[in-house]
Amino acid sequence: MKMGFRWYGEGNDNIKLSDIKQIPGVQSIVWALHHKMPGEIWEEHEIAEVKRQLDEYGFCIDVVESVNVHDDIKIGLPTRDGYIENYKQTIRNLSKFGVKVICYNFMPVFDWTRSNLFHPLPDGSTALFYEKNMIQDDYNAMADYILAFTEKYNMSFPGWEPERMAKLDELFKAYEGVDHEKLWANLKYFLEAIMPTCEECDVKMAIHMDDPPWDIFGLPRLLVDEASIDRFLKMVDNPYNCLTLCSGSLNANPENDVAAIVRKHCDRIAFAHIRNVKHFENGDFSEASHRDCDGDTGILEILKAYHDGNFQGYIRPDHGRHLWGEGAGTVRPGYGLYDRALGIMYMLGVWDMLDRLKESK
Ligand code: DNO
Repeated sequence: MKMGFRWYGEGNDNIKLSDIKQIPGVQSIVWALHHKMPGEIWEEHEIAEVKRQLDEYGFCIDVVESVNVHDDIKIGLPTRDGYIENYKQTIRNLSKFGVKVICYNFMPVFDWTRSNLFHPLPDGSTALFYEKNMIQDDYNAMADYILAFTEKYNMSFPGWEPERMAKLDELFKAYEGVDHEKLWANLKYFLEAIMPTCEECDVKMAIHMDDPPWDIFGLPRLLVDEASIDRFLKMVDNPYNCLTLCSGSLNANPENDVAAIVRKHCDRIAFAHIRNVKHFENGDFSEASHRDCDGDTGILEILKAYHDGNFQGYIRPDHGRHLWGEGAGTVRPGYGLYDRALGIMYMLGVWDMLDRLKESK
C-alpha cells in the first residue's frame, strides 16, 4: 500500500507541499491540472512543471485525480472520437513522467453532490452533508448553491467547471435519452478505445464510484453497488480497467458492504479512497472522522480487507472534517489539512498493527 494525499496544486491550494511533507508516511501526491477543461490535452510541459514541484519534496507523481471525461463521450455523440483521441494523448503524456493510475468518473453532468459544504457537527467542526430532500428536482438550486460558494471564494471544483455549469439546461437536454443502458454502452466504448494505449503506456484507469450511489435529478448513475462493480469489471475484463474504490461514496447507501467488495476485487482496485460516513434514519448522511466508531462505513473491516488482500495500490484519506479554524475561504470543502492528516495517522496505525500481527503469526 502506498499512502497518498490529494493536493490541488500551487496557487490553487492553501495547503503547501512542505505541510504535507510533515505528515508521516505520505509517499504520493494525488494531483491534477485543475485548469484543464474536460477533453483538453494535458501538455508535457505542464506535467513537467508539477513533476519538478513534487520532486523537490521527494513525492511521487504516480496518481492523477481527475482527468475528466468530456460530456460528448458520456452522451455518445459523434464528436466523442476526437475527445477520445485527446484522452489517449493525455495518457501518453502522463506516462512519460511516471504516472501509473488515472482516477476518473463517468457521472453525467455532476461530480460528487452535497447539500451543505460546511455542516456543523456536535464537536464544533464542520463536514460535508447530504440532505436528501434538498437534492430532488431542482438541479439549478443545488448548482447555484455550489457555484455561489466557488465564486465567492474564487475556486473551482473538478467536475463543476463554471463554463459547463453555465449551460446546465443545455447539458440536461443533451443527456435526454441517455438511460442506464446507453451510459453503460458509452462507458464500454470509451474504455475499449483507450485500453490499448493504457497497456502500451502501463497506465491503469481507475473509475471512481458514483457519489452518491443513486440516480440524481433523473440522471443515471452506474457504479453504485457490488453488482454494478461486477458488471463493470467483466464488461472490460482487462487488468488496466480498474477501480477507485471510494468507501464513503459506496457506503452512502448503507446496504453496500464495502469490505466485502474489497475482498472480492482487491486485485482490480488501483486506488483506495477511505472516507467515513454517518447515516441518519431519514436517509441524510454526514461525513465523519476516519475513526471507525465515528461513522457507519466499517473503516476497520475495510482496512483489514485491504491488508488481507496484500493490497499493493495507492490509498488516500478522502474527505475530512474542517478543524481548528479551517472553514469556508481557508480550505476546499472536505480537503482541509488537519483531519486528513489525522486520518492518515489512524490508517497507518491500524496498518502497522496488522503488519505486526501478521509477522508474529
Ligand atoms: C470527491 C472526489 C471525487 C473524485 C472524482 C474523480 O472529493 O473523490 O470528486 O475526485 O469523482 O473523477
